[in-house]
Amino acid sequence: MENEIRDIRHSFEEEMKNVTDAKTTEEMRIKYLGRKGLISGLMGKLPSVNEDERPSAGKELNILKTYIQKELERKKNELLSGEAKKGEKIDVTMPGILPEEGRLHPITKTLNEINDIFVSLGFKIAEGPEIEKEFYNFEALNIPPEHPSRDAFDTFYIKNDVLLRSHTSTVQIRIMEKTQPPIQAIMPGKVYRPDAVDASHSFMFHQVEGLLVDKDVKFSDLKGVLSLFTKRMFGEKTKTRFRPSFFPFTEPSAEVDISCIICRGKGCRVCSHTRWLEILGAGMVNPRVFEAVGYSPNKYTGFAFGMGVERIAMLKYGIDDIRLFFENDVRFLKQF
Ligand code: 2U9
Repeated sequence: MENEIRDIRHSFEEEMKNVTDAKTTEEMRIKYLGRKGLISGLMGKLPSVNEDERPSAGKELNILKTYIQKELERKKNELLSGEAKKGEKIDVTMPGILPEEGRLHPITKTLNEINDIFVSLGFKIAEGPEIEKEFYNFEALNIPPEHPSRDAFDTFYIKNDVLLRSHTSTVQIRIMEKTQPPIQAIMPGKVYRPDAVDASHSFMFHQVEGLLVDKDVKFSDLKGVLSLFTKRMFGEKTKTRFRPSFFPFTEPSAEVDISCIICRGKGCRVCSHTRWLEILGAGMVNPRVFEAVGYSPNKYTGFAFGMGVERIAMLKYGIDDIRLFFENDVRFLKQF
């Protein structure tokens, strides 16, 4: 039996040298591994082998069978990859396939533009957590519990005392807690409010807030910084107007308008024929906020402002529905 096994292995190896196509490989499989093949034939002879030699003959036969299986498989793969290569023709004159170029989201672009303007004026960029404690979102900003002014900022609670921030003012408080004046920083980031979604409202949007605290900071400093910002952002001809308003965290407070960038002061649908567009809120930091963070209101004054990035982007790019920013429709995003 041992001799027969050796002979079969030898003849298999010799024949394999001449196998160059899939058809002959299959014929080899049938000849050696088929039901009536050479290996099966020897298997059938095993019972007649003398008992002492039978175990080692069976083992050798199995080794040969596995070897033949693997060699045939290897040959099949070798032929397949060879044929694939033979069929492959590269036309070097064909134009290449241009990859789709990625781009920044219009909100990211607008945010970068706003940040660059304030950085050029000496403001540092500060960031903080989106999940906040009530103290940082409300009490430190002079918005006490049960006070009606909480309604405007009422937000998503994760559990008692833990919520999604409704403005980035929380970051200002955190900075003032840790640092002494002078402070000159802007805080860009996502904020959350339980607003019903429509063309101009979203439960999540982006804000940039700013804070400048030092000795002798005046309302005229605020006017200067914001007038310069609106000119850089919307063009040198842009006029800025301050209207009295109320915010719990600033006193006095103002709403800031720019001359309509669509009609340039003639009156149109976008400015509702008022010739002005509201773009941000601002004011002098309320002394109560300074007290909450341990600053002396007698020693320091400061100004603060806040703007919604989506609103700025909508005005700048002429977009009439805030939902477009969040739908991820590439036909919209490709335009920026
Ligand atoms: C501190 C003190 C004062 C930030 C301010 C506004 C006015 C304001 C709105 C603009 C559009 C929010 O995104 S919006 O809805 N913001 O009108 N924000 S003053 O005042 C601060 C902030 C932090 C410590």
